[in-house]
Amino acid sequence: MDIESRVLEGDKRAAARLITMLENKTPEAFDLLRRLYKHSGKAYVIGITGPPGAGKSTLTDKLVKGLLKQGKKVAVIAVDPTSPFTGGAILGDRVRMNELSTHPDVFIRSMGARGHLGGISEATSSAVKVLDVYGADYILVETVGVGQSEVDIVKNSDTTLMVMVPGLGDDIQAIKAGVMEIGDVFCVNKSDRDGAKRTAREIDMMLDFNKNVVWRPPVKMVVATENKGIDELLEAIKSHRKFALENGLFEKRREQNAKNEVIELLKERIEKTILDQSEREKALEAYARQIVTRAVDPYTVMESLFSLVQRERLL
Ligand SMILES: Nc1nc2c(ncn2[C@@H]2O[C@H](COP(=O)(O)OP(=O)(O)O)[C@@H](O)[C@H]2O)c(=O)[nH]1
Ligand SMILES: [Mg+2]
Repeated sequence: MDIESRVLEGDKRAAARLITMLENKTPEAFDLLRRLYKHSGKAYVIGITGPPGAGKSTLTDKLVKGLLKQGKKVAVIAVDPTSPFTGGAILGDRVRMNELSTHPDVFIRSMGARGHLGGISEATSSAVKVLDVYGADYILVETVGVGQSEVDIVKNSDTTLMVMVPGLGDDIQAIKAGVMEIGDVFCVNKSDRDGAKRTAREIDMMLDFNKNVVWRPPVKMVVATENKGIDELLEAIKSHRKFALENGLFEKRREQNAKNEVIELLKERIEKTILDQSEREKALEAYARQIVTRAVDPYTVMESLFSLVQRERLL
């Protein structure tokens, strides 16, 4: 049987292979994805982010088990751009997730910094589609909350879970700007530690500042290592899902994400058009030298390259 039909039938190995092909950007892989696309869109994507060491992997493991108990088919994508391992995240994750990965209803994929042409965000986005077609009810995307990856996670998720820990104190102030808008559901993990209630209260207060939101994110206290508060957290995620569906937020977000995706693809296509031909690349390098010496400015160069692309009907 071909890989396309195998993914559609829920074959794990076929799904894994297609994800690898997409990471390597084989043209065949994108033809497959183009054909498979209409079969995607059914899975619910939960993005899980937060600072390194907050317990995201431990929590993900428990959430998977909770969803399995409800008879769901689950896929996990563990994204760690700080991990140097090609296609594999940190050992700790692997050791913990290992027992789950042999479960027939669980698919686990780690993505490190290397091994993806075109960036980790794009690789994640393609993997999500494959796992959707493969038949996962839920796709959990664990991303370390550093730099761009935190913002990127929203591009792929229907519900974003922010994992915090007690005693963030001033840090909350520091990360507040970017992070508070990202989370649909907040949890204070490691609530077995001192100061958990206070941290939860601080997050609550911060969320109260934000008056013109349609959805007010709940803040849940959990202890991932002891499996405490996991069912409640799953309930909170489900409440957000229900609310988003009933209020059109779900569709709106997916439409926004689709728009962003097309723009990203378009940018990539233009870049490729310019750089794929060595003559053009050389021209660009010559321009770059002139920009540095101020013989020309980057805006004019952009315009002339853009009209070149248009003239040649390359777009
Ligand atoms: N005390 C306590 N430790 C936890 C809890 N959850 C995770 N940890 C520990 O925190 C460390 C980092 O966890 P990990 O899941 O790898 O964090 P990640 O980097 O966010 O994925 C590990 O040693 C975990 O055992 C918790 O609820 N309470
Ligand atoms: Mg982790």
